Amino acid sequence: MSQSSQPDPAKLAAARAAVALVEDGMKLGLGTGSTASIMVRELADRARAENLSLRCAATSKATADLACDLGLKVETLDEVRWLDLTIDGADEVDPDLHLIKGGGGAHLREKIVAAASDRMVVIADPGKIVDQLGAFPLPVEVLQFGFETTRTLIRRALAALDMEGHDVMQRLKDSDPWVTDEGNLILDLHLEVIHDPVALAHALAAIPGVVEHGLFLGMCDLAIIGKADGSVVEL
Ligand code: ABF
Repeated sequence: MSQSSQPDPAKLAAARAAVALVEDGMKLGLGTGSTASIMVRELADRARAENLSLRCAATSKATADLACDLGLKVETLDEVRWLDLTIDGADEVDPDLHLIKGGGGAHLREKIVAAASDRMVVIADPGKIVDQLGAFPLPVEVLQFGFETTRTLIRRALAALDMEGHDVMQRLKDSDPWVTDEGNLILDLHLEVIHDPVALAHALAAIPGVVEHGLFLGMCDLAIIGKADGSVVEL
């Protein structure tokens, strides 16, 4: 592999540590993003080398395609029904293992898959660790119907939480609206810091046009943080 295609060593270390948790016969949730993609490759290599019998559900079409191409058995979440372990990335991880996810636009399916799992393990590089959530813009998946109304309602909810005045930006892809696997749109909330993620999560969830937000509270059981020297720290 050329130097440029070598995986990030910190992400690779985290991915390998998570793959080491996988046992023969497990039903797995496979996350989305660059770290999760490295994990899928490592998992496929291990499954082949050890002839593991695994059933997988993916959190995005991209992950499903990658896993299939690498020889993993990928089924729908309804076919697998319940998962032993989900391994996924994150955009921010705080000391309570609260997460911001959704930078890859897949947080709706990621949250459903994580909720259908006995255990959720996050894999990340050290740059994802924060004292307080919010520096990463909070993704919110929104229906196309009444999009601007929903944006207004989100702004009102932020104002009610003394969080007014921040940008609520529609996510674009190549200057077109970003459309999720479910056909919805995404608003990114540039909040800088989120002092009360629980209150914000409840407020966003109460808005009718909001499909799902990227705050994962109380869902992460273990965070594996890879380091450039190949070691990992578990939180
Ligand atoms: C995905 O992983 C997303 O929820 C999150 O945005 C992304 C992080 O991407 P990367 O691993 O490439 O930093 O689960």
